[in-house]
Parts: sequence; structure tokens; C-alpha cells
Amino acid sequence: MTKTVFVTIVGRTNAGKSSLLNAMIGEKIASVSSKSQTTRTRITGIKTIDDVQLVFMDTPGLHKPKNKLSDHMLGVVKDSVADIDAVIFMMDCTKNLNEQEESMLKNMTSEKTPVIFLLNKIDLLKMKSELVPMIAKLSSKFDFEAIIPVSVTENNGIDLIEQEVMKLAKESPHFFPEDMITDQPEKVIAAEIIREKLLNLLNEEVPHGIAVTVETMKERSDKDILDIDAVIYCEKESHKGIVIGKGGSMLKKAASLSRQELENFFRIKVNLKCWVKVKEDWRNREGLIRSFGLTEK
Ligand SMILES: Nc1nc2c(ncn2[C@@H]2O[C@H](COP(=O)(O)OP(=O)(O)OP(=O)(O)O)[C@@H](O)[C@H]2O)c(=O)[nH]1
Ligand SMILES: [Mg+2]
Repeated sequence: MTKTVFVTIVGRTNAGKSSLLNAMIGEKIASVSSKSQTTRTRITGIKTIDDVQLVFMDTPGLHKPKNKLSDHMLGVVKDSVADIDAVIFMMDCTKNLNEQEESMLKNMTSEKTPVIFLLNKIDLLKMKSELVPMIAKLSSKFDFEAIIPVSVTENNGIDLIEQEVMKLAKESPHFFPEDMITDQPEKVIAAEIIREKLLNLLNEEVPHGIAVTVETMKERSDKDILDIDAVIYCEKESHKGIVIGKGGSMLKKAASLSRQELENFFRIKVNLKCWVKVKEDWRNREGLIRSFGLTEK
């Protein structure tokens, strides 16, 4: 008898959702950065433990919508919590729930969706006793399956989350092969690795206006080398100069960091070529958002 559980990870931007997805799966499949709105699409991570298949869906962070891309991102969240076995709702414990989060939690709990509430980043608390009133307040307000204080970066509490999720698995066939860890195509994984490096290297508005597509990705027939051609799109001519940097220094740095991670992930030597192009105000242009693969699936 096999069991499956589908769980959507939701929460404000920067709460640590993608970090959690990576920790649950045990491989880095989702981009992580200290910048807001890192994740733009739904990313599925799969973990099969004996007869139980856990399917996690990482979603874009909740935020005030600013452009058409935001609308799509929040649409992904809405679609991903509908008809789901369970939700992991994540909050940075150094922050408070805002109205958007409270209303979403009210809806989910009144619809009887099992919600596992995570208070993440407990490593940032001066005193762990600060958690006591937080947990008391949350449990008096909402009917959660569990409230778990965790620190994803310190790998503290991850096993407890897995135990809670396992409890919610229902008798069902498995939907993915046992050894599969994500549904993302390899080209998308590669593009996201590159975008993550740019998010970490760049500041202010520049990184938010970046999209990366991998045009070709091919293993050579005569050598163990993977050739990857990527295009980095930015939304202003002035941003292009920043992405390339003085004498190409920024682009070189991003490409070099990307290549290292690509080689680790694909376990093969990588020859990476990056081009930088401008697509004015693409985050408000439906056609471009779609062509970058950022509309709801
Ligand atoms: N101190 C601390 N930092 C954490 C923890 N978990 C995640 N972070 C950091 O928080 C930042 C945001 O992490 P992400 O996993 O990208 O957050 P996210 O919720 O996926 O963000 P969006 O994709 O924008 O919604 C990164 O800098 C992480 O390293 C934690 O337990 N403690
Ligand atoms: Mg994320």
C-alpha cells in the first residue's frame, strides 16, 4: 500500500520557503537569496521515503503586488493552496503576521485545510523563551495541525516537519518515479542557478528586473562537456551596464559562480556563455512574462 501527500509551502517573501524546500529534499533545487521575491513560479520537490511520497510545492512569497509579474506570482500561490492535502505556512519569527497573511490563514483554516505553521529563523532570537507567547497567541487564533519553531539554515526542526507531513499522507498511488526530486526541466534549473547568482551579486532594482533563459544546453558527443548558452534579460539599458560591470567584471563573476554550481548539480564540466539583453519594462508585458515561463502552469 503506497501513500502520497501534496503540501504547498506558503508565506511572506523571504520567510525561508525555498530554503525549506531544499532542506526537505536534501538537494538545492530552488534558488535562495536575501532579496525579496526570489521565487517566481511554483517549484515541485519530491521525496519518497519507502512507501510514502511527499510532494512539496514551493511558491512565490506573499507581497503587495507591484506589476503584472506580481499578479502572476500571487496567482500561483492562490492556485497552489486550492485542493491541496496540506499547507506549510512559514513566518519569519522576528516579524508579525500582516493582514494579507492573517486573511489567508483564516480562509485556509475555515476551509479545513490542514495547516502546519512554522516559526522560522529562531536562530535570530536572543531568547528562545520569546517563542512561548508567540505560540500561545497563534494557537488561540487559528486551528493549526501543529506549530513548529525551526531554523532552516541551522537544520533545526526539519525532522519534526517531515514527521508532521508524513502523518497527513493518504493511501494513493505515487505520482512521480521514486528517484525523481523535482519536476523542473534541466534548462529551467540552469537558468535559475544563474539568476540566483545575479540576485546575490546585484542590488536595488536591478536584480528584480532580471530574467534568465537558457537557449541551448547540449552535451558534446566527443567530450564530457555540457555547453550552456544563456540570455540574461534586464529591463533598462542602464541596468545592462551594471549587469556587465566594468570591463565585463560583474558578468564574469556571475558566470564563474554559476558555472561552479552548474558543474556540481549536473556533475559534468560546463562551458557557459551568457549574453545580456534589454527588454524594456518586461515585468508589465504579458507576452514577455509568458515567454520567460513565468505565467501559471
Ligand atoms: N537566519 C536565518 N536565515 C534564514 C533561515 N532560513 C532562511 N534564511 C535566509 O532567508 C533568506 C530568504 O530565504 P529564501 O528561502 O529565499 O526565502 P523565500 O521564502 O523562498 O523567499 P521568496 O522566494 O522571495 O518568497 C535567505 O537569505 C536565507 O538564507 C533561518 O532559519 N535563519
Ligand atoms: Mg523562494
